[in-house]
Amino acid sequence: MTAHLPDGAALAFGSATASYQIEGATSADGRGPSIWDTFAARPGATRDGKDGSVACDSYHRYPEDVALLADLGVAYYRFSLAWPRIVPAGTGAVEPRGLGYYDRLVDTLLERGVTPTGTFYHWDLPQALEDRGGWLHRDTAYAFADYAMVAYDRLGDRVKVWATHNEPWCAAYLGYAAGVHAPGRREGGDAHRAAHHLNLGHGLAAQRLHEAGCRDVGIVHNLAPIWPEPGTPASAADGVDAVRNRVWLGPLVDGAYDDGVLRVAPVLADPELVRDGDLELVRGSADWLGVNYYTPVRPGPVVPTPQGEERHPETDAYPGVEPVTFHVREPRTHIGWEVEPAGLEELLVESHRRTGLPIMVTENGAAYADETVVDGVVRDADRIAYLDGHIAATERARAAGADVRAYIVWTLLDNFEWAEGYTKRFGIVHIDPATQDRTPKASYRWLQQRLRG
Ligand code: IFM
Repeated sequence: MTAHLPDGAALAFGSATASYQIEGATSADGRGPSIWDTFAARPGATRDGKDGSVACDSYHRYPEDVALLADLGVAYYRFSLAWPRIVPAGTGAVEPRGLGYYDRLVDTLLERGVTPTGTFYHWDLPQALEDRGGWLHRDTAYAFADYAMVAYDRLGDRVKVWATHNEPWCAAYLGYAAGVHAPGRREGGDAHRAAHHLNLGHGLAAQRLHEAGCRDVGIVHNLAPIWPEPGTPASAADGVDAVRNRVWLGPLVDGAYDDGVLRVAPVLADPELVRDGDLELVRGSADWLGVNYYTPVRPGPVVPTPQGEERHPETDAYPGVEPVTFHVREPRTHIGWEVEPAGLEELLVESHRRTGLPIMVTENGAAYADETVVDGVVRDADRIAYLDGHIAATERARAAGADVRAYIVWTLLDNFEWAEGYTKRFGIVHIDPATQDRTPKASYRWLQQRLRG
């Protein structure tokens, strides 16, 4: 039995952020460079040419952000820790000022009655580790577990619910195959090595966290319902499912990469990569599963055009899978993602069936183009409808027997949306980048009312 997760009697609510997306202060207090500092500095890497050096300046303004969470009335705040603040070179010396920041954040949350849940890795890998191969290199998994224990030793007396990784699919395949996220490498099938090392890093950290007495170790995946369009070859749909979902859940649940995974990722059969004991370490290593959901994935057949075969760049994020197209139906959010709450319901029911684990919806939310504050108000009715529909879908999944404990809104603040820079706003609180003024949007007020009952 797990001890500190929400008990599930009623759906618990929270809001989430991530270190590089909100903290700013990237050279303060001994923080080392991360792969996102390096990548965002490349011309063309982010849509607006911007980076996370200022972001929401939450490193300094966290008391304001905690006050926003407390006033909202959520029980949980899901935040991530910046590895390069705590172990600036990735391994070796620990930076006390970095740990001090999270100490203050956690204490402030607890004073205001908000329960903190920490994520050790939300993509800001220390650059020094990338210089030695990053997630393609096995040593990174061991360095990750060491860093996680440094953070846990300092905060584990107050933070009880932990996730190792956030969305390792993005870290492995957007980072090392498609090259659209840091470190911006296009290594094709070698990106599966990164996936294995992320799995291994989770397993190593989970083992040590459990030994240290942590009873609520989870991992957060952006699993997706795969809904093939008519005419999609079965092997292509299976390949997409393998790379998006099964490369993660197979080791976690069965201690194995299944045959369909090995078909698209033959490198995972290499005993030099997947060593004796690796998969056994990962099997059963999570006490809970975090599911991040935004939209379904609809692979479709490749259609010949006069210019040649239609090719979707997203295919690059599924190395080893035969060419497919990716389809997006209406309505869509500002980032172009289809709105389909039924996908969340299906995903939660299926994820619970597959893993048997308690689940938290660790992210769900929507980008809309609400740049302007008019008379102190941001009218984001689209976001309210999105959240309402997905909370209802979560409740339907619970009613169907899925053990879903919490729904955590992505995100508290408009922030650095990775390759999209600041052009896509997911926050329920508006940020004015010039002044850093925080203005709760109508969606924040709506959720506040709902939580006050
Ligand atoms: O902003 C991201 C977050 O960092 C990870 N999950 C998806 C969000 C929206 O793209």
